[in-house]
Amino acid sequence: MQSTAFPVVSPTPRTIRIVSRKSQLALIQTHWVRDELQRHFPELGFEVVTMETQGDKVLDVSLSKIGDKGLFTQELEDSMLRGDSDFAVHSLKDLPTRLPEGLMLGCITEREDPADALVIHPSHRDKTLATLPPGAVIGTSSLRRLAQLRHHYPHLTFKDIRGNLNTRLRKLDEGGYDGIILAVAGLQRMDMGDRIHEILPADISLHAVGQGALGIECREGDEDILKLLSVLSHAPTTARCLAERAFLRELEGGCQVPIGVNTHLDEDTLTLTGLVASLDGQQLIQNTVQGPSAEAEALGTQLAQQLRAQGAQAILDEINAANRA
Ligand code: DPM
Repeated sequence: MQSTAFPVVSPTPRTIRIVSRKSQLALIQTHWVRDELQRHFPELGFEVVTMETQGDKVLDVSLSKIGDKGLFTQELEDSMLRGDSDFAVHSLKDLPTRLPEGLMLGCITEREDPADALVIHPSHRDKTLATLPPGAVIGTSSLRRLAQLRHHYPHLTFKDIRGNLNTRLRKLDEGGYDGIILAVAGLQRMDMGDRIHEILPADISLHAVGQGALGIECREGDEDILKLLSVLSHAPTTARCLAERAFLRELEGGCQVPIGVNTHLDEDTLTLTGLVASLDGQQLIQNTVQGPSAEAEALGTQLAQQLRAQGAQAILDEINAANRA
C-alpha cells in the first residue's frame, strides 16, 4: 500500500484498443474514428490493432459463394470477446444483422452517400451503362448489383471481381473490365471520388443495407465504451440503418440474396423502400413503407413481410434450396 503522505499517483489512463481490418479503406475508417474520439477525449489513449479476416484471405472465391456469416467480422469479434480489444470499426454493410452473443452494435456514424457508382475504363469515357456497347463487361461480385443491372441493362455482361478497392481499380485499368460498380462512399473515403463516372439512381440500383455508414461493435453492456461511442452516433443515420437492418434480418438474406434498400428521413417520418430480386434479374419485387422513425425496426420487419407475401418468399426459397444442393 502506498502511504498517503506521498503525492498521489493518478492511475495509468486506460488505453482503448480498437480492432480493424488491414485494408486501406478499413484503416481510413478506423483512423477517422480514433481521431474523432481522441479529439473528444484527449485524456485517453487509443491504439489500433489490425487483423486479417477470412474475407481478406479468400480472394479467389466469389463473395456470394463463401457465405456471409461474419466473413469480414468474425476474427475481430473473437478478439473483442477474448478481451484483446475493446471495439471494432466496420463498414456497416459488412456487419451481419445478427451478432454473436456478448457483442452489440454500439453506434452507427453519419452516413456518406449510400449509392452505387460506375467506374468506367478510360477508353469508354463518353459512355454510360445505357450506351456501353452490347457485351461490355461490368465487374461486380454483388448479387444485388448484378440482378438489378441485368434487369435494366440486358445488353451488358457481368463478371465477378474480388479484392480490395485498389485491386479492383487496377484490374479495371489493366483492361479486364469495361467498367466496375463500387460504392460511392468507399471511393470518397479513399479520396478517389474523381473516378466516379455515373452515380446509379435508386430506380436503377437500390443500395445494400447499411451502405455508406460505419458500424461500431463492442461488448454488450460495456458502459465505458458505449459512453465514448455515443459522441459518434448519428441519430438520422441510425434510424435509417436500423430499419434497413430489421428488413434484412427478417428476410434472413445476406450476400447470397439480391436485396436492396433505400431510406429517406423527413423530420420524424421514415420512408423505407426494399427490394428482393431473382438472380437473373427477371423478377424485381419491391415496395415502400412509411412511418415514425421511432418505429424504424418495426417498419423494416413490416416491409419484409409485405415483400414475402408479394412473391419474395418464392425467390428466397429457390436461392436457399440451390445453396443447400
Ligand atoms: C458487401 C457487398 C460488397 C461489399 C455486397 C453488396 C460489394 C461487393 C462487390 C456486403 N460488402 O454491396 O451487395 O461489389 O463485389 C464493401 C465495400 C464497402 C463496404 C466496397 C463496395 C465500402 C462502402 C460502404 C464490400 N463493404 O461496395 O464498393 O462503406 O458501404
